[in-house]
Amino acid sequence: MQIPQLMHEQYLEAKDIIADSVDIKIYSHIDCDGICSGAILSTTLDRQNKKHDIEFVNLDVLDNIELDHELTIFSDLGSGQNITGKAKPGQKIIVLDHHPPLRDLDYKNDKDFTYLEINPMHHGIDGSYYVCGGGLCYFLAKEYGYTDLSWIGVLSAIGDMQNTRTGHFEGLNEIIQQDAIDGGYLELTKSDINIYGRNTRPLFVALSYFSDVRLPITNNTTETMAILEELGIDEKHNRKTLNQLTMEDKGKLYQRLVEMISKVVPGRYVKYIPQLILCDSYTFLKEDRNSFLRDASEFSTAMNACGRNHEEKIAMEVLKGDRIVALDELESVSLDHRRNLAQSIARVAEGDGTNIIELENLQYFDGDGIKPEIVGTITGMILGYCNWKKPILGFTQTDSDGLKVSLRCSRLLSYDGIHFGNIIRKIAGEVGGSGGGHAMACGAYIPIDKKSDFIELFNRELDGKITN
Ligand SMILES: [Mn+2]
Repeated sequence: MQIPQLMHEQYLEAKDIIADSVDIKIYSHIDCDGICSGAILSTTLDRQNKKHDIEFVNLDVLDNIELDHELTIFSDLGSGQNITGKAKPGQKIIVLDHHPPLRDLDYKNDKDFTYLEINPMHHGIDGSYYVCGGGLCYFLAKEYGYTDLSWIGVLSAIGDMQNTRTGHFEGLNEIIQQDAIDGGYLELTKSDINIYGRNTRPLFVALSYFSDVRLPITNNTTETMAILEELGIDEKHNRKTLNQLTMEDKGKLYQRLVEMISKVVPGRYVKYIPQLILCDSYTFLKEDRNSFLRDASEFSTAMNACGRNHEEKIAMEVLKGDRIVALDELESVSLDHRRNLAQSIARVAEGDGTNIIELENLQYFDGDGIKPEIVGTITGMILGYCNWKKPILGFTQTDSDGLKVSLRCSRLLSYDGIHFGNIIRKIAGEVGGSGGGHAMACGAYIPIDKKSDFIELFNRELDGKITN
């Protein structure tokens, strides 16, 4: 895939607008994609000697936002929000977003302010799989020749889960990936074993987090160690990481995982097993060998940890190259974050198990006291403690007296064709809330008194879709 001609012209126009502006503000989203977008834009403007402010915000901040600068750039957000309501004559707006746009390409005509929106959806390109916010910002940087920022574009796409459908990058993401490989920033390992923490976690620990299907090894490090010893891959005192295994050892491990999963999944899922175990892996070659920044998914988790704890600037400084002060801060944010997660998980999953309530087609827990920012992460980790054949929903209260709901499920359910993002949007709408997201990771905000209605409607909606 190439950048469509019209989109390329938009990038040239963006360059002109930037060249003519001295007073610039960037708004970007608080997740990994948004932070990467901000870092790419900020680096680009720095190199152009353009002074700018940057702020990382939640979507709800944007509706009817006051614009106080000559040029306001929105990245990884803006397309779906009413950001132009208070635009004053002569002001300039650039939007680089991959979410469904409210405004069409002709919107810019007949306005007394300048409006340029670069959105792949305007060009027939699906923003869920082919390019995300960081990628769109990278293509702007590339117009200035800054292909050294390509690896940040790759990181943004990992963070945005752009590769979840096929296990690899497609469309415009492939161009970014190739730029990063050509520049010597990225190594791509095809069909690697897909386990989180390939550089930093001992394999017997990393394996125990397998949760798409409940296996004997799930949350059981004694069992993972026994299997690794039996396969002759690792012994207790070695604590090898996945990256230290030979190809042959990886092959043995793959075989054993296939056997284990085959035993517990119904026949129709067997064809998906390789997808469950294998995925392209991404190594950032400029990072230290033992650093958690070397693996793209670990790096993206650290970015998200910052977002969830309102420390986006620390994350951005690391991306912009500060590997001394900001990296220390990043490590401490990540550590606090993990501690926080572990405490919440212990509260929900451990003990007598009555905290997880199982209905016919779904299961849920009350995460009272869990911060809304991390309830999604917690819900994903709780999946390993419950019935993988049903989705798990976590509830927690927000500051504004509503409820946040997060849903996670085994990838097998999404391979099966269930799109929970669409279902949660519908059900949340029916109770006066709003929601959406990915097929297997999504969420909603609903009124607090509608919780039982929501659960009941959701459970009923899944009749016939979930196999018990
Ligand atoms: Mn995004």
